[in-house]
Amino acid sequence: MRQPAGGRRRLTLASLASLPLELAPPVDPRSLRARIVHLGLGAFHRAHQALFTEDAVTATGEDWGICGVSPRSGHVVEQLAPQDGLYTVATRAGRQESLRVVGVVRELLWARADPDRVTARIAAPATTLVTLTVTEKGYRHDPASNRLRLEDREIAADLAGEPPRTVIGQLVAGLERRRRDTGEPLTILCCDNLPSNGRVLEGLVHEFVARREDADELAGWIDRRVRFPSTMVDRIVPASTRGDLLRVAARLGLIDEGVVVTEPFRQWVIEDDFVAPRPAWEKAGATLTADVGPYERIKLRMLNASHSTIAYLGALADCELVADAMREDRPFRALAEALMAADVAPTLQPPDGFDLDDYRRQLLERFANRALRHRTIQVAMDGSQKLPQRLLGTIRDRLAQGAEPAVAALGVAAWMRFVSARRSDGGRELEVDDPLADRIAQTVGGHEDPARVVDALLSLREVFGEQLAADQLFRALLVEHLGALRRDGAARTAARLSAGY
Ligand code: CS2
Repeated sequence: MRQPAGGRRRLTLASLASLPLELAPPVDPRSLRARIVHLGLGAFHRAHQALFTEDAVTATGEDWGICGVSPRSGHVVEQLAPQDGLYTVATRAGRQESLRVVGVVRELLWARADPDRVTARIAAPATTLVTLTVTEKGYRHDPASNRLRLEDREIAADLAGEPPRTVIGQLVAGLERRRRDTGEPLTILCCDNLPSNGRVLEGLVHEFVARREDADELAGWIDRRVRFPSTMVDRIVPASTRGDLLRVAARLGLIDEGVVVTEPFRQWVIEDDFVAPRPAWEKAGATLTADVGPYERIKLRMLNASHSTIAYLGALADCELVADAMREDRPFRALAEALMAADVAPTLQPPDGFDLDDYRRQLLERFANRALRHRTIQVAMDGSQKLPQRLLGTIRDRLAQGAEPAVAALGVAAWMRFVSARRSDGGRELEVDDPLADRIAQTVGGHEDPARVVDALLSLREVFGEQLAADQLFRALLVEHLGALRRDGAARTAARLSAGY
């Protein structure tokens, strides 16, 4: 591990006392115990659900702590274990930055090294909740059909009884032990950007269970004792940089390798369907509701769809950051506005009192926050797993309404240009980081001709499904846009299209 610079001490429970009171956790971390198991200890969780939990604990005096599990990489555990789970959240907007040390993560596990301890933690009587942020690809499902990829090598190994390596395998191992040990109920809360995320996760768990020997018994127990509420989560949390760590260390007077940087905005809407105790998240600003669906759909189709569209077009136009792409002298802000107003809004049924125009304006401001170094290439990652819920649902709905979803189709065409050309308009190499990267490269086969590239990529049925892939209007829009992106570049194509709105 890197040696702390400048002879400073590391952030730990012991060094906490040296912090000014306003930066220290509002509750004594030693008074909390791990009652939530969280799978996926990335920056997002640490800046979102962990804060809601700590704020709820501060409001109620309860003792909810988190056992943070890193499913794949040991990196976060290496960062946080020497710090007793403590880390700083830096909230930035304009020139303002406020810091807060968070103490709610009380235990750390690396699932690859220790799957059995994770199983035991999920089964433990103290645990009443499992929460997840493992990203879209972590579920090993086909986003077009929401079916588990049974041919996935690690899913197959988990089903064969190997120590679990996938999130679904790990969850089922925990559920099985819990059923045997105590039979106590458990709520499993999916916090990833998937539509009906609770239902999807429940379906994947059941598909996995159905292939086990004890299928009927375990499935029946899960139906009776386990709930999978859906949630909508929202906060922009880019990957931290070395510069962030140095800046925060200078202010804390302590080294923190686990700093997360985020925006002031945060939102959490949770389906109120729990079978076991939970923190009073509503006391921390979360919304508990009977139906998350409308919120989820608005967020995925407005925020995440424009985020991805800006990311692909911006990366092609050599914008390093989302905020660079949003500059007034660039056409992508107007394009995102056209996408949301013309294509997305007519597919939404906002809850009573929800002002979509205001929401749209707020999103554009959030994307333009220059204090966040959110790289276009980071948002561009895993496009094959993101496009279906972000853009394709809108496109399907607009086609069914007899409309021509030209702007949303440009988002998809920009992805196609990104994954097929692998170069920006200025000639910079673009890395395609995607679980389907090999299949994409193979099917595109180095071709550049727009019609050929469109047909090759539409053949990815796990992304596009059957019906949309066969839609002639959609195909024509893609071929036209891809031709324009190749000929004129992302900036001119976006400017021309948004001028018509
Ligand atoms: C982003 C999201 O990386 C991405 O794909 O679109 O992580 C986005 O920042 C969050 O969903 C905001 O809530």
